[in-house]
Amino acid sequence: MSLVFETFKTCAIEIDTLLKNPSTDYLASQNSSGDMQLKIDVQADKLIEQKLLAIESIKGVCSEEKQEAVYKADSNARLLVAYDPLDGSSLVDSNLSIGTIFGIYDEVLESRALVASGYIVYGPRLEIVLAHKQVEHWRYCAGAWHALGTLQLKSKGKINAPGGTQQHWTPRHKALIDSFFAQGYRLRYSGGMVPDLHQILIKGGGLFSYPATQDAPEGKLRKLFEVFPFAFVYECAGGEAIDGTKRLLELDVKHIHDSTPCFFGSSEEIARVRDTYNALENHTRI
Ligand code: AFP
Repeated sequence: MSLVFETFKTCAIEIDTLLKNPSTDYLASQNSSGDMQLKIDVQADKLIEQKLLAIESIKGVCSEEKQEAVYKADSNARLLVAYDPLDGSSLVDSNLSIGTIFGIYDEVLESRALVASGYIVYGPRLEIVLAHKQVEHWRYCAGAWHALGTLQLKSKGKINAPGGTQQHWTPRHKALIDSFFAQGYRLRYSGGMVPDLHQILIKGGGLFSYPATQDAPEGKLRKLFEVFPFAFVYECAGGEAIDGTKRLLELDVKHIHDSTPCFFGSSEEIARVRDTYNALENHTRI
């Protein structure tokens, strides 16, 4: 486990360097040999895959960038790592913070098999958050990683980060989101899951939501690469993570790219979400 965490710390430094390299401006163009240059998210994907597969305890990896998982041919190892190499990469042009998200699974890619998770934040600072029993916060500075302590959510916060196209929200979801604003919650939404959820953790509480909508009945965010890893982080930090009614870390996975509606937050915000969604007739989400 700790070797996987250390590997992501190394990946963080290398991907951060890639992001700051001016050549990334031209990634969609052809290089001097006439080949298409690698897009940065593909570069990040390859970098992470190569480093993870070199670890003996890893049996396979599964990336948001690929259709199928990649398994080692003859390995008795148990660990599987599912990751989103560059989540929020559409924000790179705007120079907003983006991230890498990963979950470490024991033998099978299922919510109940998740044993640790974490994420990297590429922002004005390079940081990594690692969850395994507790949630460790690290910052890279002057050539070394420095432990900043552990992250813990309070029972209630002040931030409301509502995802999805409002035009397609259900009236009940809109009423739920508005009810938080009516109580003084502040809107904080960048469109990057990593910085948006990281901000709530750093400030100690709040709500991030990405609901089922008419145009996306199963939400947008992917279970294995995005939702389960963050659900694990939030639960380890004393918060909660649900799909509206059920705990995210009890959901089944039928396909590696399955998505789900999701709500992450401190206990009081999540209690209100659960009450609202439980009240929906026949548990219809749309
Ligand atoms: P991109 O990787 O395409 O930028 O999407 C980012 C993301 O998957 C996640 O990081 C955000 O929370 C979510 O999408 C934002 O989606 P909306 O723009 O629909 O709110």
